[in-house]
Amino acid sequence: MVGVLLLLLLLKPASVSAIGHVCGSAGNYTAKSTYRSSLAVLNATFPGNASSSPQLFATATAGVVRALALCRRDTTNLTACRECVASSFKYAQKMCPKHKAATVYYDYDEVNVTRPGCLLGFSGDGGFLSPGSSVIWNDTFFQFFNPVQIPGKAGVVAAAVRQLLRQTARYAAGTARRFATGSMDSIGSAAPTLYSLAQCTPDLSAGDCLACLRRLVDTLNATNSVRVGGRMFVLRCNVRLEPFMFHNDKSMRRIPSPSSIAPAPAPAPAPAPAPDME
Ligand SMILES: *[C@@H]1O[C@H](CO)[C@@H](O)[C@H](O)[C@H]1NC(C)=O
Ligand SMILES: *[C@@H]1O[C@H](CO)[C@@H](O)[C@H](O)[C@H]1NC(C)=O
Ligand SMILES: *[C@@H]1O[C@H](CO)[C@@H](O)[C@H](O)[C@H]1NC(C)=O
Ligand SMILES: *[C@@H]1O[C@H](CO)[C@@H](O)[C@H](O)[C@H]1NC(C)=O
Ligand SMILES: *[C@@H]1O[C@H](CO)[C@@H](O)[C@H](O)[C@H]1NC(C)=O
Ligand SMILES: *[C@@H]1O[C@H](CO)[C@@H](O)[C@H](O)[C@H]1NC(C)=O
Ligand SMILES: CC(=O)N[C@H]1CO[C@H](CO)[C@@H](O)[C@@H]1O
Repeated sequence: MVGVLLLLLLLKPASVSAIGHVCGSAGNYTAKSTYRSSLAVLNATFPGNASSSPQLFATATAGVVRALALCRRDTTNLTACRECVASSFKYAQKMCPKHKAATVYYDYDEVNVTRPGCLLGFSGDGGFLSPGSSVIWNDTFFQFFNPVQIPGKAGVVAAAVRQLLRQTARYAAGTARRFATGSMDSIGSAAPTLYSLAQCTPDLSAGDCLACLRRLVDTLNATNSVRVGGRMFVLRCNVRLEPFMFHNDKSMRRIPSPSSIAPAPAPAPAPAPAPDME
């Protein structure tokens, strides 16, 4: 069984780090193995590769181990990107000791972001990073939701949240950087403005990115689609929703809520047949 755990560090209300990890189910390596030494090589050199890439994205192979890392695209602090990936290796080794495959998702709740989030995955032969392997959902899926509900009519709120995330996903898939942010207000009299983010690893085609994001959004059910914050990840794509600005993206798009769009005017009634002349 895939181990899923969330560590929530409550530092202060405005600054909460969430770290998710998923230990792979592909088995363990042994202490003296080349797997271990390959992983050590990646641990030493790979964090700098993601942060020095213009896309903030890197893949690498050492021996039989493949790794992938992505820092969030609104990241401006490259040192923080490198440190995030290095911390992810450390975290993977702590939480998934000896596992041949692991995924770590680092994200930060900060209104004025100075540290980026990042993600790291590594796997061996036949694992989720092997050439030709499709996105193996089960081995990297992770989700976390704020327990607080968005006030308002559940059906209206859920429709708005889905619309916001679907539209953000479309925008993300349609950009070369495979990253987009959005906001939605006017969801209801009591609901806050919601902010969204969607991103894929930039090696995905637009179509694969959209399919990956859609699949994530489609996992929302009646319960978690009305939560005031949430994150859903697989290795290749992720979405996030918060009631506050949590990113530095200058290209955030305003997305109209379904209820703010005036219903199309009813079709004009067919002209009444002219009364018979006497
Ligand atoms: C791998 O190692 C971990 C930690 O030592 C252990 O909990 C787990 O059961 C092992 N898994 C396998 C498949 O041996
Ligand atoms: C990984 O690299 C970090 C430095 O970024 C180091 O502290 C740690 O010991 C390394 N871990 C392994 C298993 O090599
Ligand atoms: C990181 O990038 C450098 C320079 O491109 C390269 O030589 C090195 O092999 C890369 N490291 C890994 C682990 O791929
Ligand atoms: C960039 O990130 C590093 C590491 O987290 C931090 O020490 C530094 O202060 C940051 N720089 C800026 C300009 O925020
Ligand atoms: C992945 O999980 C789904 C159910 O969540 C299951 O039907 C499917 O067989 C699993 N696939 C693999 C490759 O384990
Ligand atoms: C929604 O999904 C969550 C976990 O993904 C589950 O705990 C919850 O029971 C589901 N709720 C409904 C109404 O299906
Ligand atoms: C909550 C908070 O500290 N917001 C600040 C973020 O940074 C902008 C611009 O520097 C300020 O205007 C906000 O007040």
